[in-house]
Amino acid sequence: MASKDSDNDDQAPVPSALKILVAGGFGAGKTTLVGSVSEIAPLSTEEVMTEASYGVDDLSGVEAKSTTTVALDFGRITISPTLVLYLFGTPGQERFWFMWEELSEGALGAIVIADTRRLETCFAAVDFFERRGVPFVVAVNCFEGAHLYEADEVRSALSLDPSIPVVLSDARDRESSKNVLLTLVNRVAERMAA
Ligand SMILES: Nc1nc2c(ncn2[C@@H]2O[C@H](COP(=O)(O)OP(=O)(O)O)[C@@H](O)[C@H]2O)c(=O)[nH]1
Ligand SMILES: [Mg+2]
Repeated sequence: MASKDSDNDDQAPVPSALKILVAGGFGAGKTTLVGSVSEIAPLSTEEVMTEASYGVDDLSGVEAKSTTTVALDFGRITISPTLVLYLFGTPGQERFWFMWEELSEGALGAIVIADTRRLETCFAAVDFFERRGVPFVVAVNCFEGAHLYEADEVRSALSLDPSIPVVLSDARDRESSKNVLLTLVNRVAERMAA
């Protein structure tokens, strides 16, 4: 049976675009994750920290970090001919919380990056997505020198529902970061089917 779309049959399908948020505490690896998977040069507003930001941003545990994301990171990754993800890194510092509501508008899913050296820095992000019913996965960023926890230990430390995926990852590694995104895409698909 001829459909109205039959003229378009030999054209490439138009991909759906999913907006994904990347959240987590300051220094957890948000900018690194967006940068490692993005196929466009990440638009990042990472800036050298000025003295004004010392004392305001909590630097304990990330003393080596001399830049900070002032507004947001943005990246894009094509998962398949029909699926493109747009990644929006959320600013980690508490003084930028006002931006979260707006950023989460239209977001289909989120990644919360957990830094096990400072797990409490991702509590607020977990809470934010839980309350709004935004599907999310937790990516445990494995930093050198940090004690290696099992996914289940992180799950219970964060009191996560057993259905929320927890993935051990390395934000610097493209495949690892892609794996986190695919886990999220599956989670979003599951939630939509439910
Ligand atoms: N060892 C290790 N270092 C990482 C990883 N992800 C990020 N880093 C480093 O941790 C620091 C903070 O990361 P960044 O992406 O800027 O954190 P953000 O504040 O969440 O954007 C940077 O120096 C990164 O190179 C990781 O998975 N493993
Ligand atoms: Mg950053």
